[in-house]
Amino acid sequence: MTRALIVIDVQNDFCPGGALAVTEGDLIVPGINELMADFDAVILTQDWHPAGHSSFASSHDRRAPMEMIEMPYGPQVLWPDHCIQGSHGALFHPDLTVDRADLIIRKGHNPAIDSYSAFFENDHQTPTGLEGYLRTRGIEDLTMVGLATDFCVNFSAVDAAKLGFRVTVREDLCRGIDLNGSMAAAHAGMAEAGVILA
Ligand code: VGL
Ligand code: ZN
Repeated sequence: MTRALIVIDVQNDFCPGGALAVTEGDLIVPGINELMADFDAVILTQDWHPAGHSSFASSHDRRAPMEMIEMPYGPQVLWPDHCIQGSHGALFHPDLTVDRADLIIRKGHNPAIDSYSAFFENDHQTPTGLEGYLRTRGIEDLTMVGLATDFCVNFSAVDAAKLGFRVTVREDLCRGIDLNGSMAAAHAGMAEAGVILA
């Protein structure tokens, strides 16, 4: 079976000192680098928003980061400005081994739709193209690591399981944001979808 490691959003803005810092986000980098040798393919995802993206609180009147709003595709958390295309914050953590990557998939570039998942934008319909890439390479088994456990890792893992991939999330190589119980909800959702939590 062809196995891929999918490294989700290990970018400066999600690490300590970044705009949307995840506690200990940088601590997972050495373990992820080591794990790369065990896989047939390594795929990195990169959150990649245009300035003024609709998921930013700053794009809405009188809204603060971490508030919720209703978007045409459903409820959306408003985030601080982060991972703006071409910015330092959007770059991968400097210690991440990017040379081993076969594919880098960028997401969140549509100004009107956020994209947590590596497979679909938050409308759950617009594909990123990753499914086609994996299927045409005959990859059926995915291991996911990265940031943040409760948002982009969670959405990517659940979508992959629904698409029929065998999915393992290495929780020791993920870190979460934990906004209003989102970690517990993510665990329950991933387990329910058949994701293996290791
Ligand atoms: C993420 C919030 C906004 C993530 C991305 O990578 O989990 N979270 N954009
Ligand atoms: Zn984002």
